[in-house]
Amino acid sequence: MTITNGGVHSVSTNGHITSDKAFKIFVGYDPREDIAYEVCCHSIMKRSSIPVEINPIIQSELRKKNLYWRERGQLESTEFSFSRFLTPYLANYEGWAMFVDCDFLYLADIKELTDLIDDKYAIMCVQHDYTPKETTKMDGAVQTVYPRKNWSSMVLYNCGHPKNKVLTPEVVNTQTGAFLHRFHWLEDEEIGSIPFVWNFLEGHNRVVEGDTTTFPKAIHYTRGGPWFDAWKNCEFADLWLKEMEEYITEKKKNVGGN
Ligand SMILES: [Mn+2]
Repeated sequence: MTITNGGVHSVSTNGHITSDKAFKIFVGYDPREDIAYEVCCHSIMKRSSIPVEINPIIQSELRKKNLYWRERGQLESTEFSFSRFLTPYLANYEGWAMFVDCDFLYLADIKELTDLIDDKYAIMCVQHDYTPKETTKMDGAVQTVYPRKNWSSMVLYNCGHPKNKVLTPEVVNTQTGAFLHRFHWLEDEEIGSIPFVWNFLEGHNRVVEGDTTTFPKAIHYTRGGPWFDAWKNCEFADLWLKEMEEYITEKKKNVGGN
């Protein structure tokens, strides 16, 4: 299910297809939000001026490979609540890779984001400081409030950083939500900051007219996006729906072989 856009591909000695020069992106996949995943990938690929390799993080596949075995907790609103922290492992603890939720819509070139990468950090993310107003999200899943809320929804991982070796499958499967989502394996100064427009929270962050530094580069439909009936009129719904139409049109074209 890997999607690439023209990175340099070769078949490695173990038979896996590798893409040495492509920027690796891991997108959280949830069967209830398949279309969100597809549209998110489409929005990245369409705008990227660099080779990228997108891999979905699919819980059922990780379970088959014995990389994921924890029981699903009641507070997990998606299937990738914990499996996301396998990102450095899945990238072979090499180079930089991004994890992102499937409920994102990219409006800018991912190269602009990779240009912000600084090797002195173990991870980089948007450091939101907020308390959500809603007590439920998406289709009724319980919303929880905790420090560093939403930080883990889009993270650039310096997979080769020695500190991130902590994130073994064993740790990802046994550690608490607090340890993982608050990045307790890192010191504060090892966490780099990215402008909020790369994780623009629909319903929370605001565009200031005339101030381009507030224009979203990636919209995060964190409360639930237009693919859910309850959120079909949310802010920026039009942008997501337009992207979905485009994705569907292109898919039909490709299936038709023209
Ligand atoms: Mn999300």
